[in-house]
Amino acid sequence: MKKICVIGLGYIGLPTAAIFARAGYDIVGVDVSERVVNSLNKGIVTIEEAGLPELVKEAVEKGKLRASLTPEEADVFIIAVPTPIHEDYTANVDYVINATKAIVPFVKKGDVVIVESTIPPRTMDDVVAPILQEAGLDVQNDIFLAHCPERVLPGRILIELIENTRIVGGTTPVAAKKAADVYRAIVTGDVIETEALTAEMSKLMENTFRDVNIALANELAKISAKLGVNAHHVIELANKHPRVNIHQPGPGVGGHCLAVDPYFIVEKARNESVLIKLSRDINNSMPEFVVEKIEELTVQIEKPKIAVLGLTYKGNIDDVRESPAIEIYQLLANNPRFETVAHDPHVQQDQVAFPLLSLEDALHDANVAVVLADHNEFKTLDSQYVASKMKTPVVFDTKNCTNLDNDYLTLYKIGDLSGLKPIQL
Ligand code: SAJ
Repeated sequence: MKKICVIGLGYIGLPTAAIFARAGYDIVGVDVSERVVNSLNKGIVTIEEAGLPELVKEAVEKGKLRASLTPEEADVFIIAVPTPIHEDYTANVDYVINATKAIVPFVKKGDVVIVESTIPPRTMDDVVAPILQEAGLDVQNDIFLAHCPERVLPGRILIELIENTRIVGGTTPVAAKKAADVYRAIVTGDVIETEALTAEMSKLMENTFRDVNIALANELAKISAKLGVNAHHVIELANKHPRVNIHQPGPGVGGHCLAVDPYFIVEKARNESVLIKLSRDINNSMPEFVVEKIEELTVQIEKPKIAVLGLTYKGNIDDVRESPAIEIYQLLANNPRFETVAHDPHVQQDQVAFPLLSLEDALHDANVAVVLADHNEFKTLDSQYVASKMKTPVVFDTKNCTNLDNDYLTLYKIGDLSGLKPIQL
């Protein structure tokens, strides 16, 4: 197996392509975006991810990695395209369908076809396999079809692509083995063979586990505000138990994984997915909870200025997709009672439809600064500096990440809101 065709050059496809290229494979990466294809062929990466620019540049310069708008013949095809969600919370697998159709003319007997995109249970058997089958490719005998869900954490992609255990679900046992062998060339973690449906469900349950756990933490934050206890302290102490690991409360759950994948299970077993759906609802309620607290804080101020610090869905990345911080910004900006401004050192102006300010301009004369992403830049904010810029120095840290102190300003944390008092002018 020498040549791999990777369909989709996003957060997963591009690093995967680059790592296989480094391992000596000839890689053609395919994307529908001309901008992505042209940049990659110049060795330029359009995504913020640690170590990726250097790795891609080297692979392109060595001639091991190139990009194209159309697929080509190869020994292995890896589909890593997005699976977004429709407005009714059902999965949109159109990109997977289109990618599968696009490779059909190039797949030949003996090839391995792998879907890495996160998909609802039974998609391999009910959607992907029939497309290949109808095109005359016998998925039981001629080609080796498998689902190998990506499991890497943005910010640690290049490490986790190599070290994490991979689950490879074949549509036949031989397909699982053939596809697993592809990953064994680059992965130092275990590569476990199973059937496609089990691989689909295990991927979805990983993210669902985390989403449900965060919902528990968010519920605890609300309960703590009512009962007058510090949720951060409660979690820290509870987690001293060897079998307890409560996650962290925050302004909501974002990104294209945790906030989306649980719905793929709900879609297929609605009546049975009670806890999973409720957890989604709890996490979706957090932006409003944050805005309510800002309203309580500023109830006595005529036109309070709110400085939103951080817009990405989590810290130290540039991704604003499904970001609760964007939702919070919009809830505030749509309310004429507030003057709302935003600052994020990781986001470019063309990523958002409203102005981005410098930290200094955002804090200037603000009544409340609300921290919505745990960027390193916010962890090292200086209390005296922040207080000196603001009109009323009040910081609401929804990520429990700042190291500000109460000598110079009033600091509220998402899990410790029982002492919240309206700001007095
Ligand atoms: N969050 C909390 N509290 C926490 C942890 C996270 O509120 O204790 C929030 C984050 O701020 C963010 C959201 O959850 O808004 C999701 O962030 P994340 O860091 O948990 O995960 P993702 O979406 O960046 O990546 C996840 C990972 N899945 C798991 O850890 C089980 C990653 O390994 C997957 O590959 C990825 O989803 C994916 O693509 O499915």
